[in-house]
Amino acid sequence: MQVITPIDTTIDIPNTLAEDRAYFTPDQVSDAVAYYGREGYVVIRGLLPSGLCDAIRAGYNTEIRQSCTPILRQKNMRYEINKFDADGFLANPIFNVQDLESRRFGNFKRHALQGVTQERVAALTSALIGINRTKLIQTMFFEAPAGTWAHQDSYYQDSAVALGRCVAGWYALEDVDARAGRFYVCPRSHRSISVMRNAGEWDFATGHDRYRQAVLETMRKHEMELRAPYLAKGDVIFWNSLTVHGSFTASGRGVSRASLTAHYLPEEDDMLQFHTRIRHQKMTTVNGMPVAQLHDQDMMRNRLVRGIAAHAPGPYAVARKLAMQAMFLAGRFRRSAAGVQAGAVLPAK
Ligand SMILES: O=C(O)CCC(=O)C(=O)O
Ligand SMILES: [Fe+2]
Repeated sequence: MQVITPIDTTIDIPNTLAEDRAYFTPDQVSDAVAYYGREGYVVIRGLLPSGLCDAIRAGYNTEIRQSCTPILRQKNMRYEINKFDADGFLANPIFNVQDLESRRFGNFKRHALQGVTQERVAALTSALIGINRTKLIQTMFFEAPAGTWAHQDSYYQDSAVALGRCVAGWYALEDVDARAGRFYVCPRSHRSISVMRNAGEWDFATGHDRYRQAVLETMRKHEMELRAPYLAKGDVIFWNSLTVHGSFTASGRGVSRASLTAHYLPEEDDMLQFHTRIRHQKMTTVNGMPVAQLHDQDMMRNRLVRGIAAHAPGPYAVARKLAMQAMFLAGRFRRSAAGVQAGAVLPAK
């Protein structure tokens, strides 16, 4: 099927398994690792059992869909109630499933976390990074097409040890139709361009829109290829934190892309947020994998913050923005005091 890309080119994307590359099965680990190293992404077919995909979606349908509880959202980092698109699919993706309140959303949370922490995932993510053990640092749940802007995950979070030591997975919970705003990657972009730094005119607090434009310009300049693999229910695409990726806008009606994404770091690495600060996170363990929480809704204190944020979204957003600007300003002062160039936080791999 033909799709218009964010850089206004037209590409053909596969809409069946037969139309796509074969990629790898969960036991072809060394071939998958070699492909990932070369291409900056890899697809593993059938990594999630179909029954588990169904259980996650059933948990969403019974616990989340009808709920009026504000939940933290991926697009704007605000606590919002559910929003649905014209076809009734969740339009504001959930940020950090591991932070959801167990009392209300326990089945969805348990099944989703089971999927992204299962033993085969732990083994694969470690092998892809080339270390012994990974931890889960971030998750998201999508249903409606999102049209996510092109980016490198590193801009938002990465390893404080070295950029590029973070791997993420997009877990298809259904056979994803080509019209449903397919997830895409730019193969080899983890090596072909340098890291686009979250600093100076591109900093998150004041220059996020400029950053988004700059990524598109870079894609055009380097004539990057865009690849949107066919993902059947249970298939997973893994990519590197330096690989440029995003998702297309919908090109049809009545189609969804139920999915989870999960981001992993080597267990011993601190998380570097916005190329600017080390963000310590509260850790819990699921299936033997360490899982980081940021806004654990099982804690009364965080539910109070949620209450304030949801009922006074304006002042909360302003306070958050000011705090963010102060953080980047402080970073700038620290660097100029140390005589370091803007953005030169850590050497890239
Ligand atoms: O699926 C999407 O729209 C974007 C997901 C993404 O960029 C991520 O999880 O890092
Ligand atoms: Fe991303």
